[in-house]
Amino acid sequence: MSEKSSCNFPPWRLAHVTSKLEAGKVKAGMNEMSIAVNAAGMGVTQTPLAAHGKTIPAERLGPLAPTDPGIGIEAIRRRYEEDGYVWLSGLLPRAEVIDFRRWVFTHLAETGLLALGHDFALGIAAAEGFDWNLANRRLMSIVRSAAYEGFCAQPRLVRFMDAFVQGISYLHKRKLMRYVQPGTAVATPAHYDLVYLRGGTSRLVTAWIPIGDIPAEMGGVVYLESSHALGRRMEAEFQANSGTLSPEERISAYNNHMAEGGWISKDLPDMAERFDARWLAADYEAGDVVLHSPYMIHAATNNEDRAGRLRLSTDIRYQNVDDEIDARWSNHWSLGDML
Ligand SMILES: O=C(O)CCC(=O)C(=O)O
Repeated sequence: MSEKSSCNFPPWRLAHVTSKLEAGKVKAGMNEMSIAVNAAGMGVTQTPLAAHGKTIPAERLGPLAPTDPGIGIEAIRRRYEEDGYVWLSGLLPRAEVIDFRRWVFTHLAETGLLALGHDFALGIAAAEGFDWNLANRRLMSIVRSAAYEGFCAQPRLVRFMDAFVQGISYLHKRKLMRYVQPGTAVATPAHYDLVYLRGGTSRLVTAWIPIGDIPAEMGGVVYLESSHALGRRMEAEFQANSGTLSPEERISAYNNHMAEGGWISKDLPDMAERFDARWLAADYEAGDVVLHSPYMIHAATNNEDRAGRLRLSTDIRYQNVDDEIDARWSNHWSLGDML
């Protein structure tokens, strides 16, 4: 990540995105770079999505189904149970999410990560290298900041999560924020979240929140269709075979029964073939929130944004406060904390 960005984007493209933002009109879905799903929700991405050197073939890609938060909490919960995820479009105020994006990038700018001369809300990546160590330190400060706490604890989200978990929602203190440079091969491999949170209840729910628009070609989260059942089977298999592990190892993602890092695979096309499923992709917009089950298999693809924007998102985990809490997640995220 400390290497030079290999992404060269045409200046007209930058000017175009800048003027849309200034005009207050940036709205992915209306953006011509944002082409993952057609109006009928039946399309697939035109830009091939790739990760770890492998391109997902068109027949193994499908659209994530959006959900209108207005359908009501019971219907939302039903969709989540059925699909393993629910993509709530426009749950949060878009302008506030974009403001927060600007705040984050303002605090990362001194690392050389951002191109200067643009509104930081655009998040245009610098063409030159940046100070990776400093950026990591800044990121660790940002996830400890009052501003980020406030973003994650905004009343709209808290009230929604209380209703979703049917009680008082508990937000795990360990909260992750990720930025991904365009034109780099950084992408989260396929996994399900329970692997990292085996020390408490399995009634967990992850909220993946794009901080800014993340059209599919910008490498947002992709979900393996209907894989929450598969994740459950994989977890049952792991538990059945974990008798020889110590109690610490049994809840760790880094024991010798697991692949490196707790990942299932980095080969997304192969997984889709093996399980005869599609990877579901979406054009996410600032204001969206995706909730996914701890058994739902997901990954990310490369950020191929032609406008050279950084992908920025956070992923945070909730549960009902009365359920058992995995104490290992009671500290802020630290790089290398092995969770
Ligand atoms: O944002 C990403 O790249 C991965 C997010 C993730 O793994 C999660 O939300 O659980």
